[in-house]
Amino acid sequence: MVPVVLKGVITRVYGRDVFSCMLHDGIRAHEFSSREFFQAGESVRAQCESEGGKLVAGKVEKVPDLYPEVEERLMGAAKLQPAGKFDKTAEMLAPALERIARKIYAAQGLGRHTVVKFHGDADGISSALIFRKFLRANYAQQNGAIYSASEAMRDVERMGQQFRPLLVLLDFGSGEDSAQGLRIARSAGIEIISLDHHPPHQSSVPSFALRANPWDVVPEGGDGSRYPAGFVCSLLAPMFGAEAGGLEKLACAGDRSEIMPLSEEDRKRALVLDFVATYSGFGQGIDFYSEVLSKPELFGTILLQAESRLEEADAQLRAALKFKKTPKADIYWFNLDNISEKREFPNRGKISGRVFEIVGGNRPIVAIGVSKRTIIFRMNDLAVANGLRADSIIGAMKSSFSDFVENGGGHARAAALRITEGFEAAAVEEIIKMIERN
Ligand SMILES: [Mn+2]
Repeated sequence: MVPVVLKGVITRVYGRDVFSCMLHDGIRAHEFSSREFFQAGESVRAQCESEGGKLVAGKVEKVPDLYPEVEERLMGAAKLQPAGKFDKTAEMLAPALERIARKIYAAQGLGRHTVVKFHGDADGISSALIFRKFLRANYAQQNGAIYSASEAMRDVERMGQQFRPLLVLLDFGSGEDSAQGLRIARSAGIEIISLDHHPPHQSSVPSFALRANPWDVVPEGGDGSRYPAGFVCSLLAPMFGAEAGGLEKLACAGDRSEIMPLSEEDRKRALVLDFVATYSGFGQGIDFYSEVLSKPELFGTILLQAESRLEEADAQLRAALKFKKTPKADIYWFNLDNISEKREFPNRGKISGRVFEIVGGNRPIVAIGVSKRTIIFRMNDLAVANGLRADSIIGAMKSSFSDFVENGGGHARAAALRITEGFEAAAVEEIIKMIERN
């Protein structure tokens, strides 16, 4: 019998009476059996003897927390390939992506409990489909752009007891209104990673998460939102030897990004994902989406449905459009309540984005969709290039009209505002004035 001393973090325990324990020392994982029970996450020093190739622990003692050094060692030793290349922004994102990649590499090695939450639209779903190629985790859909306090409480309940829980947020959670939720999750010991292209508010992701966000690297006055979350994920994948395989284009098509050329097929695939996402409940996993994309018959049937719904909505939108020409952009506004139905495809955001297709033209355009208690903004790149930003307008509305503006957020080209019922028309009037004066 050969004595062996193991020192590290217990990552997994199973069995009864005699327990099989996995221990990681930062270099490799070891398995030993023990009569004593330990919790995953505990740091121990185990004196083992090798019996027939198996390690059996005699004396096991708890030692001060070794997790930080074990993780550090694993992160340092991560075998990673270079991040994806595209342009200057991608290049500048590489250091942030590398930190995330090392964290994920170590998490996988240590068997940490990992949950990936993705925004329920084509960009968020593409992001998750890319992640799924290199990260084993639980995937769950997020219907909405906010990581709310109540959701965080549910996550704490579900994940809090697990070994070093890790939460990955794709394409949402960067805004000020997610700060509360992130704070709760973080203080319950859930570690957070964010890949997003919504402007990171100082009180939110930057305070609580490891992040990769184009806003952190674009020059002053630039537009980080142009690079969808799926694109950011496509830069990370090669570090693990995986490939986005065109999913980044699907993300661009879904978020109307013009950073790369897109085919009609990319647009169709994004449309189908958006359609399916509308009918998928909260907590929906990722498998069904990849099934839809890979089964031509299912894909075709859904595409037909989605296209005909979209055509219908387009016709109604055309009839509802109101127009005003201003120095910086052409403004189109319309009542959404007669066009979109709750929880049906196309949703209000999607319809608002259709304005660009419908009115066409290579000019700066602002689309404003009005519905009960909500105003939705969409701007094209030319409007943003002219100095108009949806999130700035929303910020100005929030501070100038706090009596009827309740909430709001978003990014340069897409944002939404929540207002007191009955003040919708007044709010639109003020917004148009604001754009005129800009
Ligand atoms: Mn997005």
